[in-house]
Amino acid sequence: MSQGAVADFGLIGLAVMGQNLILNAADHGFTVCAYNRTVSKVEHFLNNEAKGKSIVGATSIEDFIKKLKRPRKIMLLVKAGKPVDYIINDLLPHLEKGDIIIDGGNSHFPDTNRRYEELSAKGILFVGSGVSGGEDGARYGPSLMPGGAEEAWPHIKEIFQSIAAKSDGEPCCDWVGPAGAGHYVKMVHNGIEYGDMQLICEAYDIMKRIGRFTDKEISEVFATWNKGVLDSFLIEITRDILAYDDVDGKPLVEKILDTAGQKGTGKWTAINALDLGMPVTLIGEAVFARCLSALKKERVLASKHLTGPEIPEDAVKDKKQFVDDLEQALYASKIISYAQGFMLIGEAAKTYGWKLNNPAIALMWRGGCIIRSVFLGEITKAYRENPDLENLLLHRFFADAVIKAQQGWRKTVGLATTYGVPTPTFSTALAFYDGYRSARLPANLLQAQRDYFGAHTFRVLPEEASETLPVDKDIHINWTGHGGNVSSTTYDA
Ligand code: 2AM
Repeated sequence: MSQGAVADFGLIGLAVMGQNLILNAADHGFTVCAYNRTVSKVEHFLNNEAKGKSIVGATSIEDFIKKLKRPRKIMLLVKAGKPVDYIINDLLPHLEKGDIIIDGGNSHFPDTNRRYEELSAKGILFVGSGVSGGEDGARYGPSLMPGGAEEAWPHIKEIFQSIAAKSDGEPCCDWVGPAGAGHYVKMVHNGIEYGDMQLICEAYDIMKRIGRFTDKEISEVFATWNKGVLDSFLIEITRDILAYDDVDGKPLVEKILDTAGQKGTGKWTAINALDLGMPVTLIGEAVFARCLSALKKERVLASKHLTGPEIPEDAVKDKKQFVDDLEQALYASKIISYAQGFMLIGEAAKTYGWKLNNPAIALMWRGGCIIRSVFLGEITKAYRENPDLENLLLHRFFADAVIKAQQGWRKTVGLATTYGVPTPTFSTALAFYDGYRSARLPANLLQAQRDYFGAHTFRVLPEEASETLPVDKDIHINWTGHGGNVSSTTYDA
């Protein structure tokens, strides 16, 4: 291993994702240098999967640096958190101004913001890139969401766009925005993924418990849905999961313990939504649904004490209509979820001062990643028509779709409520829809309550303004006729 600077690209971290991305890049004609903390893994990789390909290995950081063409392009695919900082610190003494470090791990965007600042000060171009698509995606075309130092983009664009998934011939990778924007968008992607998965689970539960469908029948429904507006990776794998039998001929999925795990990216999205004051209710409910599922012991106990309605065998009279309604509920809820996701991204752009590329974000999610779907093609189209679209729900295509779907959606939520089958995401999507389309909400009463007990003040509707209730003024009323007459000074709206 004594070549000079031969490699176009360096990658540190030879776990599955790292190995697959290297193989993918080599298949596209790039020479890649591989390195890993446990160096024996480099040797093993070179002698096996990487054999015969344009891949070289490094035995140390110094060796790794020597083998990279300048400006050096170094991608890290190591465990998120401290390991990323350790490696950056190991690399720094060997790097020159203009070298590029790309963190392709699942880093939390505030960490990426911090690293971007620290490295910018040292003249190193730092890129935080979302990578989605799992092992298969990494190998044959992931969705890549790079953000950070934009000067790095011309140097990595070719390699990123050639290894990325393609959708209608276009790469599912483009520049997202500054600082931690790439990892931010990946975080929202994961939140949306939580939502999509929970929606599908609710549809399955309704078919199973109210429709009394077998898993095979449910699989067939998903197969049909996968040919229509819901055509997507997650619907496709659900179809296959439900058709998969264990060795005894029974559906394997029914033997799986019903407590969901999570690695935290959905939770990050929900927390960020609360921080930014954005009603991203569907992702929030999807995260909470996982939390509730984890309370298995308590649920089993409660199931013996807390009764609900009986579900009669003939609860569903017209199976075709039932399935059609459910499809509409799923479609409409999904539109709400994506509208909420883009609302969050829009608010983040404002709050953090990022200029984000909405059509590119939709295109990046169109292929390669877990939420890839035909539906994202429509979102890409909508944002290309109008990149500053206020809200997806205000775009004609999605507005029409939701309006058309709402009858089936309302019937589905009604049915589930009547028979006691929990639908947190279907229901919250509908509640959001009804709230969003309400010119008047009961927050007037809420403001009155706040003013009553805390002198928090309120504003008056312009058309109701009068001498005693002036417009554009914070007003406090002495609701009880006794007590103080001062407004709260602690409240800062
Ligand atoms: P390893 O093979 O030496 O454990 C996924 O865990 C990847 O992150 C692996 O390539 C792993 O290297 C790497 N990794 C985990 N912790 C690390 C650390 N503290 N420093 C460097 N690499 C680390």
